[in-house]
Amino acid sequence: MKSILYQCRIYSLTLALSTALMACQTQQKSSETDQDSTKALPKPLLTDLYTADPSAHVFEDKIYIYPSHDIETGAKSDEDGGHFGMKDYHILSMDSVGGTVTDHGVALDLKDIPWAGRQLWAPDAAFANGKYYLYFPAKDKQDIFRIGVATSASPSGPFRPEAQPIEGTYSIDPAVFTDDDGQTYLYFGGIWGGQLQRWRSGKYDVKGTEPGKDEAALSPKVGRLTKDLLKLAEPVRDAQILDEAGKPLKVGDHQRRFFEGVWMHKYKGQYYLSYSTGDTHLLAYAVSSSPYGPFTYKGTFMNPVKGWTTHHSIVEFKGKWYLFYHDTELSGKTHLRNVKVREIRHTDEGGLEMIEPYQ
Ligand code: FUB
Repeated sequence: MKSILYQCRIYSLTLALSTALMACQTQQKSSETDQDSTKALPKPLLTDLYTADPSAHVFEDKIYIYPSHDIETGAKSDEDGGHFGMKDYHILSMDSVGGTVTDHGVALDLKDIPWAGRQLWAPDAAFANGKYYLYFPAKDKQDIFRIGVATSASPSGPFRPEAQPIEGTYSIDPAVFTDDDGQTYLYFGGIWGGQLQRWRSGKYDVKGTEPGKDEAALSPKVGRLTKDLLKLAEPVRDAQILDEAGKPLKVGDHQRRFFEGVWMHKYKGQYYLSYSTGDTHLLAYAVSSSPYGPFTYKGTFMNPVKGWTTHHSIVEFKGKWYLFYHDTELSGKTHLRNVKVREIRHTDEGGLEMIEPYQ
């Protein structure tokens, strides 16, 4: 009897142990499942190169990405963005979202741009006249940001820069948009380190500041390009962003006002101007029936990512819309960023669906 009791105890113990083991195994499995669901979150497209500010376009049936190439220069972080000391551009491509990403190597080097002094920041690209055009901001030899253009027979470069920056341009973050009628527009601008506040009078003023907090916020600039896409066909004007009541967003409205990183896409006949709010780290958008605006503020579509900067592009590929953006997942450092992509949807009401970057 005693031994039966003993065997029973052993059996119960074994049962308890194996139940515990099973529970433990189940937990491991579900944490694997958790990990699997984390895997569904976008991963950096490249891990052996820091890339940021991705401008994506569909050329020759592939997605081409024109990013900044972040590097460590040892420069101290300052309000002018001196720690973003990029020296060249690499172009990336992929046949499909989720497919292999190809790094095409150096497409343009700072040392080959006759007018440029330092800091190759966020570029963009266009195709026309059988050529590819790369638009890029750089500080000139006087340390003033200008926008330059370079051309190539291939979307991946190498690109040959023009001898001078595009006349009438300044500040940073060019974005080029070709409308259905073939007209191409250049948008650009960025406040603070992007120097837009230094151009308020139309001339460069190193001491230039933003207007007061209750005044109209600075706008990104827009101008139509000439047919050869090498020059502005007209002086640039404000791409104004208004609130629902038709009043310009104010300088103090940091949650909504334009900071940098403008992008243009067209959807169902409407022009979507999207941008970063900078110090509040949001991606926001405004809509108009004209590429010049004025644009009516509609809302935000992505909450802050890891890192101080947020910069994106939106592109349609094979019937779906994609958001290209960056964060600092790989480095944890603001100036060493990595590019990511995820799908973005337009709502039935013509809005952009809100994205939580880590959900
Ligand atoms: O990459 C340098 C600057 O950081 C870009 O020009 C801005 O848009 C911000 O992303």
